[in-house]
Amino acid sequence: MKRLDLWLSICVTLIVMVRDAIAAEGLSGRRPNIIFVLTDDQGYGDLSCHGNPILKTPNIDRLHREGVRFTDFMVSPTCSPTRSALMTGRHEFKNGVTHTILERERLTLSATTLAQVLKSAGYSTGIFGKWHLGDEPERWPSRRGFDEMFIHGAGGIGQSYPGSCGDAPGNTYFSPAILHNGKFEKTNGYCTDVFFAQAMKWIESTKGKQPFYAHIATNAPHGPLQVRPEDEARYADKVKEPNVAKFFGLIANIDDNVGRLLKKLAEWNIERDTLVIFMNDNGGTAGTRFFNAGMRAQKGTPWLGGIRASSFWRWPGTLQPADCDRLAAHVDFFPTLAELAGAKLSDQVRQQVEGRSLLPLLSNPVADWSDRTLATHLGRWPKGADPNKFKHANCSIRNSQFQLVSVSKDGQKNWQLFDLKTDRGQQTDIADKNPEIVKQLETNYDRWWESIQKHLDNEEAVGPEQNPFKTLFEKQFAAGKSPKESERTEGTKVKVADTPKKAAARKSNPSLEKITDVPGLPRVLLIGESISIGYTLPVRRLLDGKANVHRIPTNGGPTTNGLKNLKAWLGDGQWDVIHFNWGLHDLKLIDGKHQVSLEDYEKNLKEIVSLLKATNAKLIWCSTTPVPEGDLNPPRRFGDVAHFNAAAKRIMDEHMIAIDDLFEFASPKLKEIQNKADVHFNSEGSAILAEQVAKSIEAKLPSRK
Ligand SMILES: [Ca+2]
Repeated sequence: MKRLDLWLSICVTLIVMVRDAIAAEGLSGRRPNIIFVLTDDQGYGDLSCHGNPILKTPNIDRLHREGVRFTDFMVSPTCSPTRSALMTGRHEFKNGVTHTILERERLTLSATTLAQVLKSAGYSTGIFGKWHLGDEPERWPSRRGFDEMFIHGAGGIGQSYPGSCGDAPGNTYFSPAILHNGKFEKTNGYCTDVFFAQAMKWIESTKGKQPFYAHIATNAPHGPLQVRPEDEARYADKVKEPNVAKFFGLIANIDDNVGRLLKKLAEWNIERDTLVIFMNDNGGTAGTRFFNAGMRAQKGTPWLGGIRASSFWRWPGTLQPADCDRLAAHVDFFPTLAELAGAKLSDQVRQQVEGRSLLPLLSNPVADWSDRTLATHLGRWPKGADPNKFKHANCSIRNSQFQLVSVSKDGQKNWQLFDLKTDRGQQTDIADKNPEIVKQLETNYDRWWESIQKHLDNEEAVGPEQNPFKTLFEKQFAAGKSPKESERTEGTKVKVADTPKKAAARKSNPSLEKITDVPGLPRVLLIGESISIGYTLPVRRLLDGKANVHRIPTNGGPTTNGLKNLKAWLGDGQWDVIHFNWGLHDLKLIDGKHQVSLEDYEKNLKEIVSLLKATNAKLIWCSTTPVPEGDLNPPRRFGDVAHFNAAAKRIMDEHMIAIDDLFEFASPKLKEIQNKADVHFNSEGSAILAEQVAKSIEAKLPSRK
C-alpha cells in the first residue's frame, strides 16, 4: 500500500512538472512586444494596490490587477546594482558594480546585455530615461544593444560627481537636455512626460515591423523632489510632510503616463501582442515614513524594506491575472525575456546568467519552483578600502522562508535570522533558536562572497577629469548654435531666451573649470565649498605668473564628501601648496541636527589631514567664515562656527599646519562684504577674501631657483 502511495505521488509530481513545462513551452519563443517600466526609488508600499491609504495609482494598479504579480520579488538595495542585474541576469558585483558613483556604477564591458540578446533575436530595442551603468561613450546603451537611446546621465537628472558620472550641466527635471542617439536635445516639458512621450513616439514608428523592447526607466520619484506644482497640489492637503506630498505627486505623474501608454496600446490594437512589465528598482524612500507595507527599513539596506519590489507582468489574453508567491528576483528578468524572445544564448552568456526563466510561473503561478538562496550586499565601502573588511557590513542571504541579515557599522559579523513567512516585518531574531539554519545560510553566503571577488574590477578605476556628458554638451553647443529643428524632441520648442548655450553659460562656473599649467610654476590646490568657489578666480588673478592655482572641480561639501572624493581630487599630480577648508556644510542643520556631528567632523578632518600630509605639499588650513545671525536657508546656527573652528584648530596645531584665519579676517567687515541673511559673500567680499588667501598661499610658495 505504501509503495502504491509513493508511486501515485511520483506520478502526480511528474504530471504536474510536465504540465508546467508544456505551459512554459507555450510561452517560449512567443516573441511579444515588451515594454518595461522601471521607476526610481519608489517603494513597494508606494502604490494603492499595495495598500497605500492616500496615494492613488489607478493605472499601475491596473497592471497589477490584470497581470501576474510576483509578491516576493527581490532587487538590490540601490539603483545601478539593480539595473546591472536586470541587464545581465547576474548579481551586480559580478558586473563590477559595487556603488552608484565613483566609477563603481559602470557595468563591465565584458558582460552581454539583455538588449544585445533581444536585438540578436530580431527585436528593435529602445531605452528612455535612466541608464546609470556608465556615462562614457563606450558604455552608453547605444553601444550595448539599444537601437534607440534617449537618456540622461549619472543616476539622476542634474547629478554630477567627480569622474565619469554626471548629467548634462544645468539640467533640472523641467525641460532637461537629453542625450538622443549621441546628440543632446533640449526638451520642453517635465522629464517623466518627456520620456514616455519619446518612448511612445518610438514605439509607434517601430511597431508592426518587428517585435520591440522599450525600456522606460524614469528618474522620478528619485530626489531632488522637483515636482510639477499641479502634481504636488494633489497631495498637499492630504499628508502632513511637504516632501511626502511632492513624492506622491511625482508618482501620480508617473501613473498618469502609464495610463497614457496603456491607452495608446489599445488604440494601436497591440495590447494582446504586448507584455507590459512594471517594477521599482530598490526599497522605498520618502514615502516609507508614511507607509511601508509592513516592512522594515528602506532603500540602501539589506532588510526586506530595502530589497523587495513590485513586479507586475501584464499580457492580456495570454497571462492569467494572479499572485505568484514564489521567490523571484531581478536576475530572472534576463533569462525570462531571452526565452520569450526565442533568443539563442551562447555558452558564454549561459554562464553569465545566474537567474531562472520565470516562464513556468507566468504560465502557472503555483508551479513547482525549487527553493533557492539569494544574496544581497549594499556595497558602497569606501573607495580604496579592502572589500573583505566590509563582508558583513550590510548584507543578507535568504531562501523562500528565512532571511539571515547582518548590519554593522564596522563590518563585524552580526547575523540575525528572521522567518519571513510569519514575520515579514522582521521584528523577532530567531538566530539563537536555529543554529543549523544560520549555519547553512552562512555557508552559502561565504561561498557567494568568495565567488564575487574576482569580478570587482571597478574598485581602483580612475575616471576622467570631467564628466563625459559635460564635455560632449560643451562641445556640441560651443559654436553657439541652438539645436536644429531635427534635433528637437517631438512636440517641444526651444525657448529662444534659453538656448542650451546660454543655459550652459549660466550654469557652468568658470571657477570650476580645469586650468592648464604654466610650466615651471608651483602648483596650488584650493579645496573648499562655495565661499572658496567665490574667491577662486581673484586668487588666480592675484597669483598670476607666480603659481598655477587649481581648485577641486566641485563644491567640497561636508567632510564626509571630502573623505569620499579626496583621492580623486588630488589625482596623480604633485602639489606644492594645498589651501583647504571644511565646516560650512558639516554644521548645516538637517532636522535640527548637524549634517555631520562635531565629533565626526573632528574624526573626519583628522583622516583628511593625514591624507593631505601624505602629498608632501605645504598645507594651509583656512578657518570657516562666519555664519550671520537669524534665519538662514538652509539653516545654520551663528554660534556653531566657533566650535567647529576650534576643533579644526586643535588638529592643525597638533600637526603644525599653518592657519589662514578667514573667520577672524572677515568678522569685522561682515556688514559690508557678506550677503544679507546668507553665508555667502558679495563680489567685493570675495575679492577681499581672495587677497588674504593669496597672501597666505604666496608665503608658502617654494622659493624660485
Ligand atoms: Ca533607485
